[in-house]
Amino acid sequence: MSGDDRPAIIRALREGSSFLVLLHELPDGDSVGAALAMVLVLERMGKRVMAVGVDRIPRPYRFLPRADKAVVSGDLPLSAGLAVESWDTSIMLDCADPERAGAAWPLARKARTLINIDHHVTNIGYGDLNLVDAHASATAELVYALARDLGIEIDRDLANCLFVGIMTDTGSFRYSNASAHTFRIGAELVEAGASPEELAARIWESRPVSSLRLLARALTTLGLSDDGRMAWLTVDDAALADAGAEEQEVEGFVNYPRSLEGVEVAMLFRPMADGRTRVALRSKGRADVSRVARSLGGGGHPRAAGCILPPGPDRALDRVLAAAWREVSS
Ligand SMILES: [Mn+2]
Repeated sequence: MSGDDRPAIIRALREGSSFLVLLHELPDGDSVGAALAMVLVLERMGKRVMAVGVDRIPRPYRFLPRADKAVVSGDLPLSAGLAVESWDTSIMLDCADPERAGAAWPLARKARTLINIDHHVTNIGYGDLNLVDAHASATAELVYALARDLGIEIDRDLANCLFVGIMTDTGSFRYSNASAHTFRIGAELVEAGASPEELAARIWESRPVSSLRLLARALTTLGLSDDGRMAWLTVDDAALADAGAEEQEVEGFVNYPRSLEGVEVAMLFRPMADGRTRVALRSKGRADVSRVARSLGGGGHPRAAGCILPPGPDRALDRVLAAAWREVSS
């Protein structure tokens, strides 16, 4: 589903006075980059604006401008001047469905106008105004286009946020979603002051040692289907505790099974304390993992998707492998 209420969104951004900008749960580089870029754009327009999410911004992204001002929704003193009625517009970014914002979603919903800006093919257009473009490499690419339409000059701060969103969602401009258009935007952002070398070093090469300890442990769980077309890792709570790692350090691990020759679908299983299992899916071939995720109650992109499985009689692993197998053999 797609929707393009761009003119109405431009009008709403110009006419609104206070804005709530939403990150999704366990925010990735695109969620953070797009949200902080939106904050900078709105500030430049003289608006009151606050970024909010259920989780803290992960450490690798905290150097970005305004990252220190983002609020964790659980910390919001709703009775102390931050009453939800005081925000006239809320902007959901990079959330295929409202639940992606977790407990911050009710906050967003109470604003007079809800704007939904996203690039997931599974987005159902839940906003009052929707800008959903599955051809965009990243939500940050859509924020870039809005900034342009609004006549906002792209300075270094804004360029850094937007570049991080695009760089992380395209695997450093490598994945199938990195189009010629994406590279053109990348070039403009570099001209505006974004440094690919510095941003890559900060995000990909500033890991805490716990992250490599966790990876070492995760790699011992490698599973491979008999035909070698599906591979997966599992990261459980014990692995996290033993490595002294935080949840966010699991991000990107699914790329290791994906990197194997012959693998078409890679998966990462993250059993959670409440019995549910979070699953990340990546495709390297023709397989459309957004279909696999959707059949299991999740969503995403053809090459990168995810779902959360409720506890059930069958192992999460078996259910997901069966669904993934249907996709690779179709
Ligand atoms: Mn994204």
